[in-house]
Amino acid sequence: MFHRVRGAAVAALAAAALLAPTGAANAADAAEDPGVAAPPLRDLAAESGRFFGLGISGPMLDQPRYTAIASTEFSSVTPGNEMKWGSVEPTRGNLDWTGADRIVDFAEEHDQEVHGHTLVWHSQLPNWVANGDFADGELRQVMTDHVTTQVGRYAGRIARWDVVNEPLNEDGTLRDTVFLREIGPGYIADALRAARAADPEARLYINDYNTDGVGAKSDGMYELVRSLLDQGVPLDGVGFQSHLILGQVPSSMRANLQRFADLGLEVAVTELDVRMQLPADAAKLEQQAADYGAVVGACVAVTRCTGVTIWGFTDADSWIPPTFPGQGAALPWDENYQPKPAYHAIVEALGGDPAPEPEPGACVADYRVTNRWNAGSTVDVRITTDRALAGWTVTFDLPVGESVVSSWNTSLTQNGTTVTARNAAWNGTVGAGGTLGFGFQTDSGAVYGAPVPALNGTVCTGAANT
Ligand code: 9MR
Repeated sequence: MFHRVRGAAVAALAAAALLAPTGAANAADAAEDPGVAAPPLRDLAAESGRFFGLGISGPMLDQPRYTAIASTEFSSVTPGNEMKWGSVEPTRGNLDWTGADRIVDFAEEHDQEVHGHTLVWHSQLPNWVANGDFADGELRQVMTDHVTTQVGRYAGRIARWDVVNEPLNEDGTLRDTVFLREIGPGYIADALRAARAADPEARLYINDYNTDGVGAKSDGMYELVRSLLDQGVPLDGVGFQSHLILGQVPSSMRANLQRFADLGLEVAVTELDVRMQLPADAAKLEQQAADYGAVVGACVAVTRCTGVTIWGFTDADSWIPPTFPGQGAALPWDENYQPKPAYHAIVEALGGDPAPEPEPGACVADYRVTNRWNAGSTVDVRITTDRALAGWTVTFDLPVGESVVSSWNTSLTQNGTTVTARNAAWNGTVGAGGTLGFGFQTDSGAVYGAPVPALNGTVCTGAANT
């Protein structure tokens, strides 16, 4: 997966930038050298001062092939569940920060921002809040204490907070929640003020879905945030979740983001996915690529759009299939962690080259059968790379009937005849001119011509030896 960056497009985006880059320093150098592997999505987004984010899944942090991508492609992470009230205070007064801390630590280890999600939401509330029997005024105190405690705990470590999540009905009126009933419409301002006091540096957002295009619900959001600003309530941004259906990106999305930006607010796409009826096919995947390109393009076209977060990256880990039976394939990487057309569309929308040319000679592969017996063989693969790697994926084909039964120094999968070997947690970093290596055992002793592996999508030259 090496991509060349279009220097002119990148320069144009950089010229449009208002915001400071989020990190990832060397993208500009890479852009000037057409022979250098293109940066990951986080670096492409940083060219215009934006983040490219991941709705990250705590339980997946134990899986090296998940973390290999989660740590390298994204400059921001949003905890999918771990910061919700029901997760951090399941029973009153018993705080559990284990899941949230793990994600914040992961982000800091990989030079990523954290988008805090979420403080005040009607869903995934602990039972003691959702069904509590509160005295007059008590829930207001409980809510502001919750905001103060959580924002204060992570003060200085959270870039943006979804302070209030999904406050609206589809017609744009305020949703009937325990907070609206017990506190009144002022709960939103109360929560924002408490958050600002607890961490003056964090950017404070209101976040909702079905507000992506111009319509009754986004009109309601527009009126809500305008009135908050009029009252001097601390609000910095509006999040547009963008849980979208194939082929249904609102044509007014860019204009909609722009009208909020024109209020002086930041805007961000916070939970993007594009679901389809299964099974996926080539035409659907192309439509999905166009949809992802349109959403990322809408953000890139709006100067105050700070970035895009996708709600998971692999179709192996998405909220869609369990929630919408028969639907799925909503993310830019497939279930085998391979980039889909949507990934390339994101690259292009961020100013990268979606159709990289193969660059033979960037790696030299030694595929060596080290042992062979009547019902098995062991193989060592060593690849010397011209370029420094921050994570690697090696692919090659085995003959029909040759199945891998175990592997070492890699996270390896086989799909039909295609083998995909990714780095393990400890061996993803390889210096320029360095060698990576891994091995596996098969269940066949058949003799076959050595395949020539590809490294990160580039076919190596072979120094093969079977
Ligand atoms: O991705 C989250 C999923 O794991 C949970 O089961 C679900 C429960 O509501 O919440 C998902 O994330 C939601 C997010 O917090 C707010 N916007 C809608 C998201 C999808 O439901």
